[in-house]
Amino acid sequence: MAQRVADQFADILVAAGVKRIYGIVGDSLNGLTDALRSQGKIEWIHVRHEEVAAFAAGAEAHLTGELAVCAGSCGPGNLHLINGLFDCHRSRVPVLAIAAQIPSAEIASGYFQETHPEQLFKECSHFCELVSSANQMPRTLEMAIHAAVAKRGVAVVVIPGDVALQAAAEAPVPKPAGLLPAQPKVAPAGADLDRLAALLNDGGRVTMLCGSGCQGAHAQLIALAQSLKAPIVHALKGKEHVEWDNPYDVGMTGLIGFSSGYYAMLDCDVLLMLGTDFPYRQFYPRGGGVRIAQVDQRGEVIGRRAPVDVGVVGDVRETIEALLPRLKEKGDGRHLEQAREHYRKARKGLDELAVGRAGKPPIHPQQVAKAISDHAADDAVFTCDVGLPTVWAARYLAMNGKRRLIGSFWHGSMANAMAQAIGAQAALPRRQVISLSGDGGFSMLMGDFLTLVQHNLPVKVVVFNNGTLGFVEIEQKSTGFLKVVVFNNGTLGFVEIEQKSTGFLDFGVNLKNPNFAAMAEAVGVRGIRLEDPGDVEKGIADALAHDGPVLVDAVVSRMVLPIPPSITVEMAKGFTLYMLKAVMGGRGDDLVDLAKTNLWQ
Ligand SMILES: Cc1ncc(C[n+]2csc(CCOP(=O)(O)OP(=O)(O)O)c2C)c(N)n1
Repeated sequence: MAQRVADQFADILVAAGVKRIYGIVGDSLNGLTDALRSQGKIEWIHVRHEEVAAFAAGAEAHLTGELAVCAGSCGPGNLHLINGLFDCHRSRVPVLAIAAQIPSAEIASGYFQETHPEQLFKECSHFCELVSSANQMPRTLEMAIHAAVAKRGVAVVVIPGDVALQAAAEAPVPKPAGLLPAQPKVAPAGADLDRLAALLNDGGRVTMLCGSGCQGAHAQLIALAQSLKAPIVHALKGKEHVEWDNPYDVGMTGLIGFSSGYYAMLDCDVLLMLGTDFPYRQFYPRGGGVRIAQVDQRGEVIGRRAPVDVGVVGDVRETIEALLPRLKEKGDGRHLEQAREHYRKARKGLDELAVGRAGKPPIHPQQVAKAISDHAADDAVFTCDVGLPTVWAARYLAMNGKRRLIGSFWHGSMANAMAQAIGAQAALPRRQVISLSGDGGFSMLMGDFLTLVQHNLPVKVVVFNNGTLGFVEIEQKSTGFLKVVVFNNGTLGFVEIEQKSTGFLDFGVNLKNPNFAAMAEAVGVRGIRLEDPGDVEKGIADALAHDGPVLVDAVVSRMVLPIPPSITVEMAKGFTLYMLKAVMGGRGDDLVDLAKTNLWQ
């Protein structure tokens, strides 16, 4: 059979090192899927929702650093990819999306399923082009691959089903060297380094803020912090690269961060930003004489979050290596010690929340997260849903340089975790992959739980079943302020939680959930339901040791307030939180949580 455009397409994908494509088949994709079938070199990962295909491809690209691919049929098929593609693009991972199109002769006629993917996907891609003829195809696909790989992000090839079936034009299969551009190393300019060194040498107390641009620069960061006697604060995307084996670590900043990270950034003379575009401007020092230096390989991000005194365009690793000989080692370690002491306290406060007593439900979600961290493999891959699971992941998953952590940390989409776990497990079949899922997030793309069975992917899904869209409920609560009034009536305490009318009242957050563990069993996946704190350790350990997919349905407390709320706890004279805890049992524990998690006071 003469080569079709679709066969040529498949050959180019193989030349680009593509091992699998996530997607759902459809009429307009038939040419391509038939070419994949007859070629037999690329696996088709059949998902149940195309959004999952895009998230899965993104996770594969995140973990391997290589091009990953997803596909959708014309109209709604590829439209379903869009949210996942936004996530991939904003997370800067190389993903090619194949968007099949209606028959070329029908374009613009208002045909069945007609959309214009080359317009729809513009905002979430570096490259987005329609292939109109056999002649055009090889180069268009090659340019799409160049763009995704070189610019780190999404490229979309839109191809009508009939064009895929045309006879291919003569063209040699490209060589990998011309298809997969290497990542450049960006060396900083000498004059910029001199300015940075002068600021750091003469500027007083330094705090470092580190992001995902610090990947591969762990040893250099430690050497720099040692020389500067600087505490290291990280943004969430920096966690997997920065936090471990790090005596300078003082935690994370941001809304879901630690008080120690927050204050170390404000209470310094120079803030040194390294490979981070941390977006929340309210967490940067404003005035107060703090000067800011920023190092990033992307010139366009320098100065866009906070006013910068010195900007250096360069890779973090290269920059630190060239900077160190220019620095005078600081002798005064008081700033570092103060930040570390604050961190020890914040950490202790968080660890104290990650406990539970047998026979005293509800389970604290923190306990589940810590148990996952304690029992997970040394090189586990974690994914966490947007919502509270991201908070628990940020605070309780211990990184070690081999473990990986993926979330929807820029795009902030719900339902990312299990979808990303599918891609992680498909790409790294021998690694333990654990999804920290919210009950809202899990049920949003729950159809793809079946993909674990269909593709025999041994993902461990832990659902934090709190019966609510928790993060939103908490945002609603903490926008106003929550007042906990404790009256001591001499015998038992009486507790009243009063939500001030200045805040939002809970609305639309309740989830009427099934028993997720029973549901898992019904589809052939091992299900473990946890309702008692005494069962958490064993339940998590059993789940992680199970040879196959598992769902842990962890029924956890709804009443947690992990972000800075305005809580006031008013108690009758002489009545302490510990007395409250003693008299109120489980409910009292929750209230103690509420008060103690107010780390910002
Ligand atoms: C697709 C999408 N829809 C809505 C939101 C807004 N949102 C952010 S977190 C959240 C609640 C998540 O609830 P759940 O998955 O149950 O996790 P929890 O916070 O309760 O642990 C919502 C609705 C979002 N980020 N993404």
